[in-house]
Amino acid sequence: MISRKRKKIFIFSSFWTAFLLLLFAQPGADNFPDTHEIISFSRKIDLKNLFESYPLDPLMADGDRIYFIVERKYLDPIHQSGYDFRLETDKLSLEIDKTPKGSLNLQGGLNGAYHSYSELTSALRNIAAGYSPIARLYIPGKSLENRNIYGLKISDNPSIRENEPRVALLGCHHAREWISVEVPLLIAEYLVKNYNQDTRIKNIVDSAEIWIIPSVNPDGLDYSVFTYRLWRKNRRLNLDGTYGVDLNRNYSYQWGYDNLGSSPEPASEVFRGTGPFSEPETEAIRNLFINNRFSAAISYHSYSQSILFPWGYADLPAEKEALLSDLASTMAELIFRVNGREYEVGRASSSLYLTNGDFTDWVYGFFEIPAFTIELPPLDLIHGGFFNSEQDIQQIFRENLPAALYLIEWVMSTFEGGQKGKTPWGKLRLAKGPRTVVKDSRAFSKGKERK
Ligand code: 0X9
Ligand code: CA
Ligand code: ZN
Repeated sequence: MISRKRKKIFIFSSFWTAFLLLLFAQPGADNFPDTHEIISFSRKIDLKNLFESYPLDPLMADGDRIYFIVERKYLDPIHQSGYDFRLETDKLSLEIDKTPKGSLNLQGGLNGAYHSYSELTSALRNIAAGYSPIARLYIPGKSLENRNIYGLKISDNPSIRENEPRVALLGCHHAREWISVEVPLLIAEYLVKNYNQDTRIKNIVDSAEIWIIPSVNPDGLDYSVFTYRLWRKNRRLNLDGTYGVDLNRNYSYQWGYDNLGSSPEPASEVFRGTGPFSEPETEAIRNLFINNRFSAAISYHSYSQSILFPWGYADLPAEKEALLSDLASTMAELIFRVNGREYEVGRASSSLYLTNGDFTDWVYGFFEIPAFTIELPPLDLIHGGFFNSEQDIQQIFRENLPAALYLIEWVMSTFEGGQKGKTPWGKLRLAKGPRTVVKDSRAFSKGKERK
């Protein structure tokens, strides 16, 4: 397919090893629980079987070894199943001790220009208050820890449901992907600030409804800001005492289709939850989508610079793949023109890796509308992984703005109106075909490990 096979593969110098481990195991902090160990395997072993059998959290690869975080109780079973591994926790802690204290402290609320939940709350309230004729703040639901899931609606007459096409821009399904909060938030600010001086923006805001949901996972976001930078999931206390459900595995379309695209193990970084929509955060998004007929959606993530479209649960073409692919390619082209950064376009399952229960499969599968995952920069871990510098925020927003505007305008141009029975696809309406089920387990053997 596409040549850049660098995704989610961890190629590390020892500098990066030390860097990452510092983040994972800050001395004195509780970040690396003593219930867990770091183990490594030879890269030659079959990852697929390992992943299927044990909740392993991929940490990195270094040379010919691949490293995982695993709960200590799994060490014996893994050994008894015949897997040869090395215990690396101590060796790697030594690396950490050698590193001067405080040199890389990215935790403890040092989120700089990025938004924590309370900072996001103020920013959204300010927009809604400052631009009330075209912006209104809704709360389609609350998180487990009772934080608001915000939906900022930008449109003329924002307190009325008008017969207008709707587009949703979501961020922060995953707590540590801070840049994914900033991009939709900055798009919102751009729309309201330019409404009066830019006829293109005025036309968009008057004709459509743009819903901005910068943080689907506010509990996780604050946990990542204040406690553990690399937190991914929400903050559900699971039955076995571990924390977190991967919200991007908790939607109902093909939920739990297999154990490659998501995990039944609560300790896993891709735990799918006890059932579809078991989490209040995904339920909030579900309510938002059921109460408002959307015509397209983008879910921002990081990192790897790609624009992905369904299907994610299996390596199958979506019925409207040609159209999805055209839209994604145009978005990638528009992005490229801004800063010259290349975003890879492709089917989520084959370009990245398998997932099931993700947001975009659900949106496309149930509402029959285009849905994209945009993985924001950087390209890879060597370029910073989840840690975009503050100075990059503006550029990343700037390059993503034309793509978002293009999708909104495409929706405006195909929208037929809101009478019951008419879909936002207009003439492009999807026919409901039979669902072919093809098991595909190639994602991991291709070397496409999860981040
Ligand atoms: O795994 C995810 O949920 C997304 N990637 S991330 O690194 N941000 O966690 C990708 C979701 C897109 N769907 C598929 N790749 N199937
Ligand atoms: Ca309106
Ligand atoms: Zn993500």
